[in-house]
Amino acid sequence: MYLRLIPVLVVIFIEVKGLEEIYNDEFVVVSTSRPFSLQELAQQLHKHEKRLEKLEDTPKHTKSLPKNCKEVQERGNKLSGIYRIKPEQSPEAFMVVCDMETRGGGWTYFLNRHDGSQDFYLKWPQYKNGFGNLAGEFWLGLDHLHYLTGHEVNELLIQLVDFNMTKAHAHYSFFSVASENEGYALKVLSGYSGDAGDSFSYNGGAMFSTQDTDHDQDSGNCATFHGGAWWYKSCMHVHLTGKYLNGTVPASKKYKGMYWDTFRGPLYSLKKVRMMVKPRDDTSLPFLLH
Ligand SMILES: [Ca+2]
Repeated sequence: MYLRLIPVLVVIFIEVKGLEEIYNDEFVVVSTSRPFSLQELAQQLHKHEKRLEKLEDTPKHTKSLPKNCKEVQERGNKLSGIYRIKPEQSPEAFMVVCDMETRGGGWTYFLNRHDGSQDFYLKWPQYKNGFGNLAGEFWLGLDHLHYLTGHEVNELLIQLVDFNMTKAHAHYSFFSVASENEGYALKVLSGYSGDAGDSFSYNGGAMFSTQDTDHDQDSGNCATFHGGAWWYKSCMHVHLTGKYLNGTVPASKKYKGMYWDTFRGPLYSLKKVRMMVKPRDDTSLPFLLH
């Protein structure tokens, strides 16, 4: 009887030790003066699981989460990967992919594509809330992007790779996305540098559109015509939510792929694209200082 319980007690010990750390200033006391029945052990565990779930949702704990990948990095995390964050204005915490290596690290991804496994021709609710798999292809969601960039100006980094593995990038020093009430407009987009060419500035100020929500400045529907979702005007020179068409496309599919006008052009669908943001160290706008 006692021998049979030893492995169970070891498991309980590990569970309780882990919980103690998470409970922080509250300690879990489990009596070991008598052997537990399996039923009692299960009840204990269930009770602690419930308590932990409740605790994780308290303001004290969500408040202590980093607000973006830059803060994750500042807290000593040097590895790129998936972390849980909570931007100040966001009502809830969520998971993100952080890049801790590129250009000093601290970047939060909001778009990642590399194999065409995820459909990007989706509707407003999907673009609002996010979709895909953080370990693969995904769109983080416009609400999350607004909480990350809407209250402090960020830098934007876009990485592009073609099927010859030629890389290009576009960096914008100032980037901010407005709230849903403002159509998630590209409120701030300026300060281009890089070797991809500036195909994106054209869309500065534009609201976001999907196939079912047309905010574009075209008489037609850019999202339906191009098979994606974007900050269209009439319509765009860059379309990183376009179809995954594997390199050179026929003339009939011009502008339909995942393309960047000044890098490989609209007759080519890229292999990999990433878009990521990081809060600026310096929040002043240079053109306001003169
Ligand atoms: Ca329209």
